[in-house]
Amino acid sequence: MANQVCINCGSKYEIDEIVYFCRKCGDILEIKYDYGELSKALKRSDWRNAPLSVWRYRDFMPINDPTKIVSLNEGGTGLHPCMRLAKHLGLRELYVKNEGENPTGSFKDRGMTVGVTKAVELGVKSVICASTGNTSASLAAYAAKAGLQCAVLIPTGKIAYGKLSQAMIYGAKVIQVRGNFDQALDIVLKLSEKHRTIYLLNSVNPFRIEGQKSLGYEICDQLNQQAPDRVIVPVGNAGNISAIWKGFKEFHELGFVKGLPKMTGIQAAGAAPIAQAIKTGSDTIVPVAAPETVATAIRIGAPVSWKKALNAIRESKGTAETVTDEEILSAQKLLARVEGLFVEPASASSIAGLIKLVENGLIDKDERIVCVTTGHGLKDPDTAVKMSEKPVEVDAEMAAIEYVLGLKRAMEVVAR
Ligand code: AN7
Repeated sequence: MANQVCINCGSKYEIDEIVYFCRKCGDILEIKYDYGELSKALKRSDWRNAPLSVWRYRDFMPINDPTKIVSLNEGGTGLHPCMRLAKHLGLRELYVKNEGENPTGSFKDRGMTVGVTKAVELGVKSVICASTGNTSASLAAYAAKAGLQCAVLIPTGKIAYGKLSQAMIYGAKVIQVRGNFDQALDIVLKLSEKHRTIYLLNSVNPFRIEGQKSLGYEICDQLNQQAPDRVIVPVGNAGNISAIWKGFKEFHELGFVKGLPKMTGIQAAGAAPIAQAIKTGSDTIVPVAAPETVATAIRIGAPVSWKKALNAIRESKGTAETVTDEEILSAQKLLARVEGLFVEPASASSIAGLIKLVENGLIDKDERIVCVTTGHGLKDPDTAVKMSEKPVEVDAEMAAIEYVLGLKRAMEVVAR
Protein backbone atom coordinates (compact mmCIF):
# COMPACT_ATOMS: atom_id res chain seq x y z
CA MET A 1 0.00 0.00 0.00
CA ALA A 2 3.00 2.33 0.45
CA ASN A 3 6.25 3.01 -1.42
CA GLN A 4 9.35 5.10 -0.94
CA VAL A 5 9.39 7.65 -3.77
CA CYS A 6 12.08 10.11 -4.89
CA ILE A 7 10.82 13.69 -4.48
CA ASN A 8 12.65 14.74 -7.66
CA CYS A 9 12.41 12.01 -10.31
CA GLY A 10 9.62 9.88 -8.83
CA SER A 11 11.67 6.64 -8.77
CA LYS A 12 9.99 4.09 -6.52
CA TYR A 13 11.55 1.83 -3.89
CA GLU A 14 9.99 -0.99 -1.89
CA ILE A 15 8.86 -0.06 1.61
CA ASP A 16 11.31 -2.50 3.23
CA GLU A 17 14.33 -1.49 1.19
CA ILE A 18 17.08 0.30 3.12
CA VAL A 19 17.73 3.33 0.93
CA TYR A 20 18.25 6.95 2.00
CA PHE A 21 18.83 8.73 -1.33
CA CYS A 22 17.48 8.05 -4.83
CA ARG A 23 19.86 5.75 -6.71
CA LYS A 24 19.02 7.51 -9.99
CA CYS A 25 19.25 11.22 -9.15
CA GLY A 26 20.51 11.38 -5.55
CA ASP A 27 17.56 13.35 -4.15
CA ILE A 28 15.74 12.46 -0.92
CA LEU A 29 12.74 10.15 -0.61
CA GLU A 30 9.25 10.40 0.82
CA ILE A 31 6.66 7.76 1.58
CA LYS A 32 3.58 7.74 -0.60
CA TYR A 33 0.40 5.77 -0.11
CA ASP A 34 -2.46 4.62 -2.26
CA TYR A 35 -4.92 7.05 -0.67
CA GLY A 36 -7.95 5.19 -2.04
CA GLU A 37 -6.79 2.03 -0.26
CA LEU A 38 -5.89 3.98 2.87
CA SER A 39 -9.31 5.59 2.92
CA LYS A 40 -10.97 2.15 2.76
CA ALA A 41 -8.75 0.80 5.54
CA LEU A 42 -9.60 3.82 7.71
CA LYS A 43 -13.34 3.21 7.31
CA ARG A 44 -12.87 -0.26 8.82
CA SER A 45 -10.69 1.08 11.66
CA ASP A 46 -11.76 2.60 14.98
CA TRP A 47 -8.78 4.98 15.04
CA ARG A 48 -10.93 7.90 16.15
CA ASN A 49 -11.59 6.17 19.47
CA ALA A 50 -7.90 5.79 20.33
CA PRO A 51 -6.35 8.45 22.58
CA LEU A 52 -4.47 11.32 20.96
CA SER A 53 -0.94 10.04 20.28
CA VAL A 54 1.31 9.07 17.38
CA TRP A 55 -0.05 5.52 17.37
CA ARG A 56 -3.67 6.64 17.21
CA TYR A 57 -2.66 7.10 13.57
CA ARG A 58 -1.17 3.60 13.20
CA ASP A 59 -3.19 2.99 10.03
CA PHE A 60 -1.49 6.03 8.46
CA MET A 61 2.01 4.68 9.22
CA PRO A 62 4.13 2.38 7.01
CA ILE A 63 4.53 -0.28 9.70
CA ASN A 64 3.61 -3.90 8.92
CA ASP A 65 3.73 -5.54 12.33
CA PRO A 66 2.04 -3.75 15.27
CA THR A 67 3.62 -6.18 17.75
CA LYS A 68 7.01 -4.62 16.94
CA ILE A 69 6.05 -1.07 17.92
CA VAL A 70 8.65 0.62 20.14
CA SER A 71 6.81 3.27 22.13
CA LEU A 72 7.44 5.51 25.12
CA ASN A 73 4.01 7.17 24.75
CA GLU A 74 4.80 9.91 22.28
CA GLY A 75 2.54 12.58 20.83
CA GLY A 76 -0.73 13.72 22.37
CA THR A 77 0.96 16.97 23.37
CA GLY A 78 -1.03 20.00 24.48
CA LEU A 79 -2.44 22.55 22.08
CA HIS A 80 -2.45 25.45 24.52
CA PRO A 81 -4.75 28.42 23.88
CA CYS A 82 -2.57 31.47 24.55
CA MET A 83 -5.06 34.19 25.39
CA ARG A 84 -2.61 36.43 27.26
CA LEU A 85 0.05 36.30 24.56
CA ALA A 86 -2.62 36.81 21.86
CA LYS A 87 -3.91 39.92 23.65
CA HIS A 88 -0.36 41.22 24.04
CA LEU A 89 0.13 40.94 20.25
CA GLY A 90 -3.37 42.01 19.25
CA LEU A 91 -4.23 38.60 17.79
CA ARG A 92 -7.63 36.89 17.79
CA GLU A 93 -6.73 33.24 18.20
CA LEU A 94 -3.33 31.82 19.10
CA TYR A 95 -2.25 28.35 20.21
CA VAL A 96 1.06 26.79 21.14
CA LYS A 97 1.54 23.11 20.25
CA ASN A 98 4.06 22.23 22.93
CA GLU A 99 6.27 19.39 21.79
CA GLY A 100 8.39 19.57 24.92
CA GLU A 101 5.69 17.35 26.44
CA ASN A 102 7.02 14.31 24.55
CA PRO A 103 8.86 11.50 26.43
CA THR A 104 12.39 12.83 25.84
CA GLY A 105 11.21 16.44 25.66
CA SER A 106 11.09 17.13 21.92
CA PHE A 107 9.12 16.44 18.72
CA LYS A 108 11.88 14.07 17.64
CA ASP A 109 10.15 11.29 19.61
CA ARG A 110 7.29 11.25 17.08
CA GLY A 111 9.76 10.35 14.35
CA MET A 112 11.90 8.02 16.44
CA THR A 113 9.04 5.81 17.60
CA VAL A 114 8.27 5.07 13.93
CA GLY A 115 11.91 5.04 12.75
CA VAL A 116 13.09 2.69 15.49
CA THR A 117 10.02 0.47 15.02
CA LYS A 118 11.01 0.22 11.35
CA ALA A 119 14.58 -0.62 12.41
CA VAL A 120 13.22 -3.49 14.53
CA GLU A 121 10.99 -4.68 11.67
CA LEU A 122 13.98 -4.64 9.34
CA GLY A 123 15.99 -6.65 11.85
CA VAL A 124 18.87 -4.17 12.14
CA LYS A 125 20.95 -4.29 15.32
CA SER A 126 22.62 -0.91 15.32
CA VAL A 127 21.46 2.68 14.72
CA ILE A 128 23.23 6.01 14.29
CA CYS A 129 22.55 9.72 13.86
CA ALA A 130 24.26 13.08 13.79
CA SER A 131 22.59 15.64 15.99
CA THR A 132 22.52 19.12 17.44
CA GLY A 133 21.16 17.38 20.56
CA ASN A 134 17.51 16.42 20.52
CA THR A 135 17.77 13.75 17.83
CA SER A 136 20.57 12.08 19.79
CA ALA A 137 18.57 12.18 23.05
CA SER A 138 15.53 10.68 21.35
CA LEU A 139 17.35 8.02 19.37
CA ALA A 140 19.33 6.97 22.44
CA ALA A 141 16.08 6.46 24.40
CA TYR A 142 14.24 4.47 21.70
CA ALA A 143 17.33 2.38 20.94
CA ALA A 144 17.55 1.55 24.67
CA LYS A 145 13.87 0.57 24.73
CA ALA A 146 14.36 -1.63 21.64
CA GLY A 147 17.67 -3.14 22.79
CA LEU A 148 19.61 -1.76 19.81
CA GLN A 149 23.18 -0.49 19.78
CA CYS A 150 23.23 3.25 19.33
CA ALA A 151 25.89 5.77 18.34
CA VAL A 152 25.35 9.53 18.14
CA LEU A 153 27.63 12.20 16.66
CA ILE A 154 27.33 15.66 18.18
CA PRO A 155 29.32 18.85 17.66
CA THR A 156 31.90 19.44 20.41
CA GLY A 157 30.99 22.08 22.93
CA LYS A 158 27.86 23.37 21.18
CA ILE A 159 25.21 21.02 22.50
CA ALA A 160 22.89 21.99 25.34
CA TYR A 161 23.63 20.18 28.59
CA GLY A 162 20.21 18.61 29.11
CA LYS A 163 20.43 16.87 25.74
CA LEU A 164 23.97 15.65 26.31
CA SER A 165 22.97 14.19 29.68
CA GLN A 166 20.10 12.31 28.03
CA ALA A 167 22.21 10.72 25.28
CA MET A 168 24.76 9.69 27.91
CA ILE A 169 22.41 8.20 30.50
CA TYR A 170 20.46 6.19 27.88
CA GLY A 171 23.74 4.45 27.12
CA ALA A 172 24.45 5.60 23.56
CA LYS A 173 28.01 5.75 22.31
CA VAL A 174 28.37 9.51 22.36
CA ILE A 175 30.95 10.81 19.87
CA GLN A 176 31.85 14.48 19.98
CA VAL A 177 33.02 15.68 16.60
CA ARG A 178 35.40 18.62 16.35
CA GLY A 179 33.26 20.41 13.82
CA ASN A 180 29.67 21.49 13.34
CA PHE A 181 26.44 19.55 12.77
CA ASP A 182 26.70 19.71 8.98
CA GLN A 183 30.10 18.02 9.07
CA ALA A 184 28.83 15.33 11.47
CA LEU A 185 25.79 14.67 9.26
CA ASP A 186 27.99 14.36 6.20
CA ILE A 187 30.03 11.68 7.98
CA VAL A 188 27.05 9.58 9.12
CA LEU A 189 25.49 9.75 5.64
CA LYS A 190 28.68 8.30 4.14
CA LEU A 191 29.19 5.87 7.01
CA SER A 192 25.72 4.35 6.69
CA GLU A 193 26.22 3.88 2.92
CA LYS A 194 29.58 2.20 3.49
CA HIS A 195 28.56 0.05 6.48
CA ARG A 196 25.12 -1.20 5.52
CA THR A 197 24.50 -2.85 8.91
CA ILE A 198 24.29 0.55 10.61
CA TYR A 199 20.82 2.03 10.18
CA LEU A 200 20.67 5.80 9.75
CA LEU A 201 18.02 7.68 11.73
CA ASN A 202 18.51 11.27 10.67
CA SER A 203 15.52 12.87 8.98
CA VAL A 204 16.63 11.77 5.50
CA ASN A 205 15.13 8.52 6.75
CA PRO A 206 11.55 8.93 5.47
CA PHE A 207 10.10 6.81 8.30
CA ARG A 208 11.09 9.57 10.74
CA ILE A 209 9.06 12.04 8.70
CA GLU A 210 6.06 9.69 8.77
CA GLY A 211 6.04 9.76 12.55
CA GLN A 212 6.46 13.53 12.66
CA LYS A 213 3.54 14.12 10.28
CA SER A 214 1.28 13.13 13.21
CA LEU A 215 1.93 16.64 14.55
CA GLY A 216 -0.21 18.00 11.71
CA TYR A 217 -2.91 15.36 12.24
CA GLU A 218 -3.08 16.12 15.96
CA ILE A 219 -3.49 19.86 15.44
CA CYS A 220 -6.50 19.20 13.16
CA ASP A 221 -8.04 16.77 15.63
CA GLN A 222 -7.47 19.15 18.55
CA LEU A 223 -9.19 21.94 16.59
CA ASN A 224 -12.22 19.68 16.02
CA GLN A 225 -11.35 18.63 12.48
CA GLN A 226 -10.27 22.04 11.29
CA ALA A 227 -6.92 23.18 9.98
CA PRO A 228 -5.58 26.46 11.42
CA ASP A 229 -4.90 29.37 9.05
CA ARG A 230 -1.19 29.37 9.82
CA VAL A 231 1.38 27.11 11.46
CA ILE A 232 4.70 28.61 12.54
CA VAL A 233 7.62 26.21 12.90
CA PRO A 234 11.30 26.59 13.84
CA VAL A 235 13.43 25.28 10.96
CA GLY A 236 16.86 23.67 11.16
CA ASN A 237 17.45 20.60 9.02
CA ALA A 238 13.91 21.21 7.67
CA GLY A 239 12.45 17.75 8.28
CA ASN A 240 9.78 18.91 10.69
CA ILE A 241 8.13 21.62 8.61
CA SER A 242 8.06 19.15 5.70
CA ALA A 243 6.55 16.44 7.90
CA ILE A 244 3.86 18.69 9.39
CA TRP A 245 2.85 19.86 5.92
CA LYS A 246 2.64 16.23 4.76
CA GLY A 247 0.31 15.55 7.68
CA PHE A 248 -2.01 18.41 6.80
CA LYS A 249 -2.02 17.51 3.12
CA GLU A 250 -2.89 13.88 3.85
CA PHE A 251 -5.74 14.84 6.18
CA HIS A 252 -6.99 17.17 3.45
CA GLU A 253 -6.64 14.52 0.73
CA LEU A 254 -8.54 12.02 2.89
CA GLY A 255 -11.33 14.55 3.44
CA PHE A 256 -10.83 15.06 7.19
CA VAL A 257 -10.25 18.84 6.93
CA LYS A 258 -11.40 21.43 4.41
CA GLY A 259 -8.64 24.02 4.58
CA LEU A 260 -4.86 23.98 4.73
CA PRO A 261 -2.57 26.20 6.82
CA LYS A 262 0.08 28.57 5.54
CA MET A 263 3.35 26.94 6.59
CA THR A 264 5.66 29.55 8.07
CA GLY A 265 9.28 28.63 8.74
CA ILE A 266 11.48 30.53 11.18
CA GLN A 267 15.28 30.34 11.16
CA ALA A 268 17.95 31.94 13.30
CA ALA A 269 19.55 34.85 11.45
CA GLY A 270 22.97 33.17 11.59
CA ALA A 271 21.71 29.91 10.08
CA ALA A 272 19.01 30.84 7.60
CA PRO A 273 19.56 29.36 4.11
CA ILE A 274 15.89 28.44 3.69
CA ALA A 275 14.53 31.81 4.79
CA GLN A 276 17.01 33.46 2.41
CA ALA A 277 15.83 31.31 -0.50
CA ILE A 278 12.20 32.22 0.24
CA LYS A 279 12.99 35.92 0.53
CA THR A 280 14.98 35.98 -2.72
CA GLY A 281 12.57 33.73 -4.61
CA SER A 282 15.33 31.21 -5.30
CA ASP A 283 14.68 27.56 -6.24
CA THR A 284 17.75 26.41 -4.38
CA ILE A 285 19.58 27.22 -1.16
CA VAL A 286 23.02 28.63 -0.54
CA PRO A 287 24.41 26.68 2.43
CA VAL A 288 25.83 28.73 5.32
CA ALA A 289 29.42 27.62 5.94
CA ALA A 290 29.72 28.68 9.58
CA PRO A 291 26.22 28.80 11.09
CA GLU A 292 25.95 30.56 14.46
CA THR A 293 23.10 31.07 16.93
CA VAL A 294 22.27 30.77 20.62
CA ALA A 295 19.54 28.33 19.49
CA THR A 296 22.04 25.49 19.10
CA ALA A 297 19.30 23.03 18.05
CA ILE A 298 18.89 24.89 14.75
CA ARG A 299 22.54 25.81 14.23
CA ILE A 300 22.49 24.11 10.82
CA GLY A 301 23.93 25.56 7.60
CA ALA A 302 23.08 22.91 5.00
CA PRO A 303 19.61 21.54 5.77
CA VAL A 304 19.17 18.14 4.14
CA SER A 305 15.38 18.53 3.59
CA TRP A 306 15.63 22.02 2.09
CA LYS A 307 13.75 21.09 -1.06
CA LYS A 308 10.82 19.58 0.83
CA ALA A 309 10.69 22.70 3.02
CA LEU A 310 10.71 25.15 0.10
CA ASN A 311 7.90 23.10 -1.46
CA ALA A 312 5.90 23.12 1.78
CA ILE A 313 6.23 26.88 2.23
CA ARG A 314 5.46 27.72 -1.41
CA GLU A 315 2.66 25.19 -1.92
CA SER A 316 0.91 26.40 1.23
CA LYS A 317 1.38 30.10 0.35
CA GLY A 318 3.29 30.51 3.59
CA THR A 319 6.46 32.41 4.25
CA ALA A 320 9.78 32.31 6.09
CA GLU A 321 11.45 34.77 8.44
CA THR A 322 14.71 35.15 10.32
CA VAL A 323 15.07 36.12 13.96
CA THR A 324 18.10 37.34 15.90
CA ASP A 325 19.41 35.69 19.06
CA GLU A 326 18.13 38.65 21.04
CA GLU A 327 14.63 38.24 19.60
CA ILE A 328 14.71 34.50 20.33
CA LEU A 329 15.72 34.96 23.97
CA SER A 330 13.21 37.70 24.59
CA ALA A 331 10.42 35.56 23.06
CA GLN A 332 11.49 32.64 25.26
CA LYS A 333 11.14 34.78 28.37
CA LEU A 334 7.84 36.30 27.24
CA LEU A 335 6.24 32.89 26.57
CA ALA A 336 7.38 31.60 29.95
CA ARG A 337 6.10 34.69 31.76
CA VAL A 338 2.72 35.20 30.13
CA GLU A 339 1.74 31.60 29.34
CA GLY A 340 3.71 29.41 31.78
CA LEU A 341 5.40 27.55 28.93
CA PHE A 342 9.16 27.02 29.26
CA VAL A 343 10.65 26.08 25.90
CA GLU A 344 14.21 25.90 24.65
CA PRO A 345 15.63 28.79 22.57
CA ALA A 346 15.17 27.08 19.17
CA SER A 347 11.52 26.51 20.04
CA ALA A 348 11.02 30.13 21.02
CA SER A 349 12.06 31.13 17.50
CA SER A 350 8.50 30.33 16.37
CA ILE A 351 7.21 32.89 18.89
CA ALA A 352 9.93 35.39 17.92
CA GLY A 353 8.98 34.90 14.28
CA LEU A 354 5.31 35.42 15.06
CA ILE A 355 6.08 38.69 16.85
CA LYS A 356 8.18 39.93 13.94
CA LEU A 357 5.64 39.00 11.27
CA VAL A 358 2.86 40.70 13.26
CA GLU A 359 4.97 43.84 13.73
CA ASN A 360 5.75 43.94 10.01
CA GLY A 361 2.07 43.57 9.12
CA LEU A 362 2.67 40.26 7.34
CA ILE A 363 0.14 38.33 9.45
CA ASP A 364 -3.56 39.08 9.50
CA LYS A 365 -4.59 39.57 13.14
CA ASP A 366 -7.79 37.57 12.59
CA GLU A 367 -5.91 34.42 11.60
CA ARG A 368 -6.13 31.29 13.70
CA ILE A 369 -2.44 30.66 14.40
CA VAL A 370 -0.55 27.69 15.84
CA CYS A 371 3.08 28.13 16.91
CA VAL A 372 4.96 24.86 17.35
CA THR A 373 7.40 24.87 20.25
CA THR A 374 9.69 21.96 19.48
CA GLY A 375 11.62 21.23 22.69
CA HIS A 376 11.44 21.61 26.48
CA GLY A 377 13.13 24.52 28.24
CA LEU A 378 15.06 22.21 30.58
CA LYS A 379 17.02 20.93 27.59
CA ASP A 380 19.14 24.06 27.93
CA PRO A 381 19.08 25.22 31.55
CA ASP A 382 22.30 27.24 31.23
CA THR A 383 20.79 29.68 28.74
CA ALA A 384 17.67 30.11 30.89
CA VAL A 385 19.73 30.86 34.01
CA LYS A 386 21.95 33.29 32.12
CA MET A 387 18.87 35.07 30.74
CA SER A 388 16.99 35.55 34.00
CA GLU A 389 17.32 37.80 37.04
CA LYS A 390 19.70 36.29 39.59
CA PRO A 391 18.16 34.76 42.75
CA VAL A 392 18.46 36.99 45.83
CA GLU A 393 20.50 35.42 48.64
CA VAL A 394 19.60 36.33 52.21
CA ASP A 395 20.20 35.21 55.80
CA ALA A 396 17.71 32.68 57.15
CA GLU A 397 15.61 35.36 58.83
CA MET A 398 12.02 36.40 58.29
CA ALA A 399 12.92 40.12 58.28
CA ALA A 400 15.38 39.69 55.41
CA ILE A 401 12.72 37.97 53.34
CA GLU A 402 10.12 40.59 54.24
CA TYR A 403 12.58 43.18 52.98
CA VAL A 404 13.12 41.33 49.68
CA LEU A 405 9.35 41.01 49.22
CA GLY A 406 8.85 44.71 49.86
CA LEU A 407 6.96 44.09 53.12
CA LYS A 408 9.47 45.96 55.27
CA ARG A 409 11.85 48.86 54.76
CA ALA A 410 15.62 48.40 55.00
CA MET A 411 15.87 50.62 58.11
CA GLU A 412 13.62 48.30 60.10
CA VAL A 413 15.71 45.29 59.14
CA VAL A 414 18.87 46.99 60.27
CA ALA A 415 17.26 48.34 63.50
CA ARG A 416 16.15 44.89 64.53
C1 AN7 B 1 14.16 22.01 19.51
O1 AN7 B 1 18.59 17.22 17.07
O2 AN7 B 1 18.41 18.71 13.99
O3 AN7 B 1 13.95 21.57 10.91
O4 AN7 B 1 19.92 17.04 15.39
O5 AN7 B 1 15.94 20.22 18.25
O6 AN7 B 1 13.27 19.24 11.56
O7 AN7 B 1 15.64 19.98 11.78
C2 AN7 B 1 17.22 19.34 15.93
C3 AN7 B 1 16.34 20.16 15.35
C4 AN7 B 1 13.73 22.71 15.95
C5 AN7 B 1 14.64 21.89 13.83
N1 AN7 B 1 13.62 22.74 17.27
O8 AN7 B 1 13.88 20.86 13.27
C6 AN7 B 1 18.93 17.53 15.94
C7 AN7 B 1 18.19 18.56 15.19
C8 AN7 B 1 14.35 21.92 18.04
C9 AN7 B 1 15.25 21.02 17.45
C10 AN7 B 1 14.60 21.85 15.32
C11 AN7 B 1 15.39 21.00 16.05
P1 AN7 B 1 14.19 20.38 11.80
